[in-house]
Amino acid sequence: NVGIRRRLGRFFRRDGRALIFAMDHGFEHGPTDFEEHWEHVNPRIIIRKVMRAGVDGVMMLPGLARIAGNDVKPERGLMIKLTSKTNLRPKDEQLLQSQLGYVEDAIKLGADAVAATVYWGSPQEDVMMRQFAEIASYAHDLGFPVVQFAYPRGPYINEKYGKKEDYRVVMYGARAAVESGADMIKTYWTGSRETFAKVVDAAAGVPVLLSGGAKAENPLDFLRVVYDVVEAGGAGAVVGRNIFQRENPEPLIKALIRIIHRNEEPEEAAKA
Ligand code: FBP
Repeated sequence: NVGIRRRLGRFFRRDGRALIFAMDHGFEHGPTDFEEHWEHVNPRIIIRKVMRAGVDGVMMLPGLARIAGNDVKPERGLMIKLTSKTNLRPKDEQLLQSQLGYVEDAIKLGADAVAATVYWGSPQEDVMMRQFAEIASYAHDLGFPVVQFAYPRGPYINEKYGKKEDYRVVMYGARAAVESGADMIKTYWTGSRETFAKVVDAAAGVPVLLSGGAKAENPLDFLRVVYDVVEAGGAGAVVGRNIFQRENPEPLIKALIRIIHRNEEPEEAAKA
């Protein structure tokens, strides 16, 4: 499908890799996530900074894109996420993401892709699977790529595997994402290059991007993870807190770009 390929091309450079800025945290975690550097609660301020530093795309919920969508340069990718959940629900009821926007909303906002989360292994997996299928079927008909945040989590996973980042669980989620029609996958770090390579293999050619995770106090630790992701065949990273929880995220973004697009070693990239 030409439309899907062209639109994916706004995120991925010729090397097939991308660095995407994530900013759905005000909804998913709450505004406290911005307290480390409060100015960034204003999406227009942080998005202008990340654009200047050179990220390839931005991911937001529809309402935030109404405020800051224009700050995303037209040649960069805009990904509109159509599902979420708040952190205000009791923890064991947070295993469901609900739909809060529609493919049409994303198109009106000038999106290049839509995204939705599936918590594989959740007791509510069925609801998210159907939600994803509906979004994907409609978006694909219109030539829009669909990104799946394939996040395995749930009580059985904890019981059987001990943690949601176990590679057997992560690669299962990635495979389920592919088989349910995802054009791009965002998932957890499995802890090593070797295990992440298996996740990439399980995704059978669909690009797999790292989901950033909590801010690393030492930026070099995060750069090392992203280096291993790309060495494992990963297609880059979708990063939120590691960027907006720093007053000046520019050096980190520039280092990430050098690693993702120029294969620079993390120590080298950090110095530049
Ligand atoms: P981070 O780089 O800050 O981890 O952002 C990625 C992301 O998936 C966000 O899109 C989302 O809001 C958050 O992490 C969800 O994290 P979790 O479900 O682990 O609380």
